[in-house]
Amino acid sequence: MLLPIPFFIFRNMNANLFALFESRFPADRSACCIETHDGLYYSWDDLDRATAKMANLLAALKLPEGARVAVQVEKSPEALFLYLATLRAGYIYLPLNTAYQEAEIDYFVGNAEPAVVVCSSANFGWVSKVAFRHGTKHVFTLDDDRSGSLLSRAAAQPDRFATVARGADELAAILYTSGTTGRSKGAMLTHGNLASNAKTLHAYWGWRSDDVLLHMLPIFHVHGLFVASHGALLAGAKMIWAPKLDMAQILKFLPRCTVMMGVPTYYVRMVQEPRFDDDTCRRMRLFVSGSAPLLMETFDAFRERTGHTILERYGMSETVMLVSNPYDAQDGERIGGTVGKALPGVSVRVVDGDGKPCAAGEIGNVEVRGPNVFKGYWRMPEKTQEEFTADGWFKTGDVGRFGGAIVSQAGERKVPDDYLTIVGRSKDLIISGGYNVYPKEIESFIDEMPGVAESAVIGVPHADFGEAVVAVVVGKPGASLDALSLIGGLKGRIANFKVPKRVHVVDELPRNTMGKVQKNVLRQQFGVL
Ligand code: MLC
Ligand code: AMP
Repeated sequence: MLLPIPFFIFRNMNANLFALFESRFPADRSACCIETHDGLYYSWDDLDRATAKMANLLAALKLPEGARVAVQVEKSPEALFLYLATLRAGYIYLPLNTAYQEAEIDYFVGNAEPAVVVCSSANFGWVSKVAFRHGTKHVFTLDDDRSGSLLSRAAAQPDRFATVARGADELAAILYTSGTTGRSKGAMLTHGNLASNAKTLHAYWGWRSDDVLLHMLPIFHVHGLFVASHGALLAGAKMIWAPKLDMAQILKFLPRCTVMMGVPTYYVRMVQEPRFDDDTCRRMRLFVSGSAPLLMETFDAFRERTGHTILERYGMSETVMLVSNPYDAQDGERIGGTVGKALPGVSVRVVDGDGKPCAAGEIGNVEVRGPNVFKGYWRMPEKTQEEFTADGWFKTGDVGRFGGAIVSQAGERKVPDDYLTIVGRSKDLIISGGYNVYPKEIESFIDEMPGVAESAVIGVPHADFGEAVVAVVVGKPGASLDALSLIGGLKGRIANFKVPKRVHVVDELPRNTMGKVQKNVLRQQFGVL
């Protein structure tokens, strides 16, 4: 017979992600939680007090339930505290890439309608105009030198705050991911999504309280904000916090670290640095790569140089992490060129065009189901429905296979049937240095430029960024287009990583019999930078 569960157990369960972190803070709260590249130390007590003050400030604003806090600021410990304070106060965090320009911010703010916007003081003029125009009531500034109106207002608040109770199914964050139609979609992630993924990675990657994470990633995407930060926070481990990828800082700080995460460009640059060697990595136990494909040559060169085997994993904004190469040798080998196995508790399948599971070795669409999978796209129920199968699997838009073989310079090696290899994408997406660029969005900006009849944007191989954005443009009759002016015209209008590295002006675009632009032909023609 089932016994009734006492009511007090439910009452005491707070699924707020911050409550999970709090429960794992080290006993000694004076221990260092974040050491910055410029020599500042923040203890766990500092984190607790700073997030309490910011959470009290947000609470004092009497925001409505489910209010969004949109943030476009440079990386700093205070920016991380703002994320944590937003969770703590029970609101929804909406991080924005610092490269986004006015047109992009206008769309995000208009779509998400945040109650609070936080920006750098340098951008306050235009960001506040955009925010007020869309009805945001509160705009604060936060800079990376511990200044700004957010901190001065929070300073007057109490440094104790009882973390607001949230259910596992309630929203913790919205991450905008670009859409194939050109319009970005806000992926709604719940406290339960983030907590389950953080706990799974904590166990699978063997996080320890004496780990030291070199945190060098931006904190407005899944990789830096969730995968890296959550790992250290859950372990009660220290982070060394650097604003961006910087080889000099890697050489300086890595010898004191045990864990580092990066997009493939980080590892490409590390193996290019002659002073980077096994001695730099003397305390390291784990290098993680993700967000874009890691080339076999980088995987091999890194192992040769350092003796370390990079652990490649696979994830996305909608699902956080879903597949990973093993950390523990007992769980299997790390196989270069693959992204590893479905994480514990996560189901991954590869299906053909009719939705039927593919046999091992066969290529198909990658789909995922599990507690990590997001709740849907913000205010886009139809788009959400389109991206899920009738039986509840999320269609990643990536194409891959289980098993099969990896072919590299070393020859061909058989891959076990539970290892996934990503071989391409069904979505028209370019990943440049770990940032996603949707051709459709760039094409729509180019097509609005004077003298342009139409354009096609493609990704081409790039030694540093993996892929680079290239545009092929057709002018209107009589217009004389100049590639450099087109590039110049885009700079400042869209995020810098989306600006084409090269523009080719042509008379016409190749089309198939259906009238569709043949991007494969363009990639053959313009595939070398
Ligand atoms: C910078 N530039 C780029 C670029 N980054 N161009 C193309 N792609 C990029 N990613 C350009 C700038 O516009 C500028 O051009 C010039 O390079 C120098 O800028 P910079 O800022 O000094 O560059 P750098 O510091 O070298 O940055 C490169 C980088 C950075 C790779 C370190 O892009 C980065 O941190 N990427 C990480 C992205 C990330 O965190 N992704 C995770 C997504 S989450 P100009 O013309 O102005 O000189 C996700 C899910 C998952 O995908 O699975 O994790
Ligand atoms: P984002 O929308 O920024 O979260 O990007 C998610 C996309 O990044 C995925 O759908 C994949 O296409 C890609 N991605 C992430 N990790 C990997 C990886 N290890 N190998 C190949 N592609 C990856």
